[in-house]
Amino acid sequence: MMWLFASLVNAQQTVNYDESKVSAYLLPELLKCKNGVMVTTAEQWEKQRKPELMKLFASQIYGRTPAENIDVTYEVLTEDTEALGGKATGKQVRFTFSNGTKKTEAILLLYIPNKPKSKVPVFIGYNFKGNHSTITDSTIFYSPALHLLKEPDHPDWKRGNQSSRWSYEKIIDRGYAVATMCYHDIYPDNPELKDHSVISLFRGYDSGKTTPGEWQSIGAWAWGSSRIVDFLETQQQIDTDKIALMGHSRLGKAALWAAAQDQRFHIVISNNSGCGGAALFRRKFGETTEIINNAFPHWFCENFRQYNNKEELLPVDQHQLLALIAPRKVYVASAQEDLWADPEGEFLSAYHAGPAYRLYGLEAIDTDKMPEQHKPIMGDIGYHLRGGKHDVTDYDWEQFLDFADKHFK
Ligand code: GTR
Repeated sequence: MMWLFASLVNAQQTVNYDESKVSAYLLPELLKCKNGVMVTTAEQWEKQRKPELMKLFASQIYGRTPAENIDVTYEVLTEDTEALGGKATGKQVRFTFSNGTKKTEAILLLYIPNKPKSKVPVFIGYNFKGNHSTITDSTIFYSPALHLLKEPDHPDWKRGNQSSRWSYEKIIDRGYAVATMCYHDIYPDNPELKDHSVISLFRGYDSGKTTPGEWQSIGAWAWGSSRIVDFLETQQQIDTDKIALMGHSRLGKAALWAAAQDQRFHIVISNNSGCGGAALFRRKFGETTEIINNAFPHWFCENFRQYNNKEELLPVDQHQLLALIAPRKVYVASAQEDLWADPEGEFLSAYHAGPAYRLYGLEAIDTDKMPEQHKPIMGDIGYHLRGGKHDVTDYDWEQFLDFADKHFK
């Protein structure tokens, strides 16, 4: 009910899509510490500035991830050595998250190339509509959380309906494994379903009460990505020194936050992640803090709401989130018609993360002029602008694979 009300308020807000109406803004300085000292070395960055920024992102935007561990067990449900026309071995693995008295479940779908036999790098990414939606194969199970949602009756949720976003064969042919899980299994994406999320398993959880810096769904999705890595570490065929995390849209926001926290992601790709993802808040172009907090009150921590329409008061901006990933590689992808996500703001964020990468002697983006469509930048910070709408396409995957080849092979 409360959510419905918030969405109505949201509909009345005006959205700026006019570049000439973006007011001048001042980004918080990337390398300037709280005590005024300017960072000049990677060591100083890691010891002083990075922890400061991590704390701010946790307390003001995404909420703090509990340090506590809960029990996670894995059960291999199926193993098909002839998956994808014999190119791969497909596995479906049930994850059970438990605190001893309550549990939730998720299913991971993993494809590992049958050739070569040596260890392979891996792409990890959540899907939006269930594992069964990523491929037409009738042996793929429905993801456990889907029964909680009303939407799955809709044709969009049919088997294979999202397969254009999952270029499995292309990924396998290039020598990568790929693992996906439905994000609803970690936190069903509706504020009224928090009791079914992994958050509800953690100590002190109170369904009726959220403290201002407490984690919410983006924090939970980020946490879940790390649990996928835990599992992959048990798989002999996976090269865990070469893990790429890919997230689209809201899941691109979660991917960036996951990689900022967990060093085991060597590449992070945010595709069309927009507000609360790669885009700079201060541009207020397309979706804004107020719009996102009203429409999705369960995504960010409650403290974040104080910046509704007051972006200039945020102690951080999203170039600093990208910078937290250094020296690991980050790739930002935009789509030309996806103005809601502010492609220019996504690009500028990647550009302004550069000074942190340069501390490590890495290749940052050297111009603040956005590249033309379909002219990818493939340094240690990567970027492309695709033609078309908010989506994940074969073109996007081709660039992600090229970026991964460049850094992993
Ligand atoms: C939109 C939301 C965006 C983006 C998108 C998605 O409704 O406003 O921030 O996350 O959903 O995830 O597809």
